[in-house]
Amino acid sequence: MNAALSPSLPLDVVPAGLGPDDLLRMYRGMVTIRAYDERAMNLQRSGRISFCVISTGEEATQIGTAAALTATDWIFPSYRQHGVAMWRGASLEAMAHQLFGTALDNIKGRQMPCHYSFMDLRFISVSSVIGTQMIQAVGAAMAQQIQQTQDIAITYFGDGATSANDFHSAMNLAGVKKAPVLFVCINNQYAISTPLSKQTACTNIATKAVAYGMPGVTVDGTDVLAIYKATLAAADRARRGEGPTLLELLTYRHAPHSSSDDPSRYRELSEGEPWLAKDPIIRLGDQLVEWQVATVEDLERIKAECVEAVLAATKVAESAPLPDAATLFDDVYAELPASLQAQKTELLAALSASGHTSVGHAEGEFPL
Ligand SMILES: Cc1ncc(C[n+]2csc(CCOP(=O)(O)OP(=O)(O)O)c2C)c(N)n1
Repeated sequence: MNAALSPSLPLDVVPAGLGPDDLLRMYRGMVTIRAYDERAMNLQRSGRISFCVISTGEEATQIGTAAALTATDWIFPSYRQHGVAMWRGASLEAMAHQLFGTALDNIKGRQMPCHYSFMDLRFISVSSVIGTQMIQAVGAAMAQQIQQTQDIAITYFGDGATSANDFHSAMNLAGVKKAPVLFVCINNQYAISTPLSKQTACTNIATKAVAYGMPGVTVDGTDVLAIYKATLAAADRARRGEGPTLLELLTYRHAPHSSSDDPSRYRELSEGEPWLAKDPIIRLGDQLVEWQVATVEDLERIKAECVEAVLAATKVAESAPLPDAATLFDDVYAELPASLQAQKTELLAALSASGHTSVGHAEGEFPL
């Protein structure tokens, strides 16, 4: 914190228990996500990684929820929650190794870029299949009930995912079992090209909670402090044994759905302009200056440090070796069956004939 300032935090806006250093950490967390996303898209556009999914405009949904959890709660993310992993402690280098699929990637380069998995952080593998994480989260939450821990599960999904069967199965079971799970719907108004109005006849997603016997709360998804407050209240409720909550965080997906998408084919660029005025990073930054937690110069310095840290991490990953081709056959069978042994021999012979020994992510674009 800037020692020259004397912060004064408005108690009606800043949740109890959060001090100036916490607010600065939240700000840095959101700025890091934005810097990382911009870098990922640049790397993809310049052909250095094969694919990316970014979360511009959704930074507060990640930091506000993550900051309200304990370090041992279980996280079942969708593909726009990399900031939650960062908050939990995933290093930028570890994340960059995943983007490039290097030999130092903790999941050995076997997943599409942006499909992180950090078992030691209880950040469970991102699945591209929409909705799967919700029922898994309920299972993990029920396991906590049985084992009588104080841990809860949190699962994230988009507005589009509420049309998947998994949403309804998960919400129903969690409601009946009073499972300690938070359902966090990031309502960013779109499921690729499908707008919310074509996704549901409800005016909001939180309404759907009523059918499953749990509270549903709509929160401004650009207000990190409001998100923190709502998540903490829902988490406390779950820990008290009172069951699940559906949180709907209202925001806007400013970027393309993924690097394979072109939003100009289905919406006007100007449509997102009203949301720009509610940018979550500018919003918290303005508050920090107003409350004398930081100066404008402090915020600029934080931004520069985040950009530098992201750049350094991606540089390291870009120059790291790719996984050895032989590792493709590891970790599935204790003893490799003869059929796979034959394929391994064939692959290694073909690679060696062409002068290669390693495997990287496929070139070209993924369809997600
Ligand atoms: C079961 C399934 N159906 C379809 C797809 C193709 N798909 C990938 S992302 C996506 C849209 C998801 O939208 P939403 O849930 O709102 O999340 P957002 O991308 O907006 O974060 C679709 C339909 C998929 N991956 N899995």
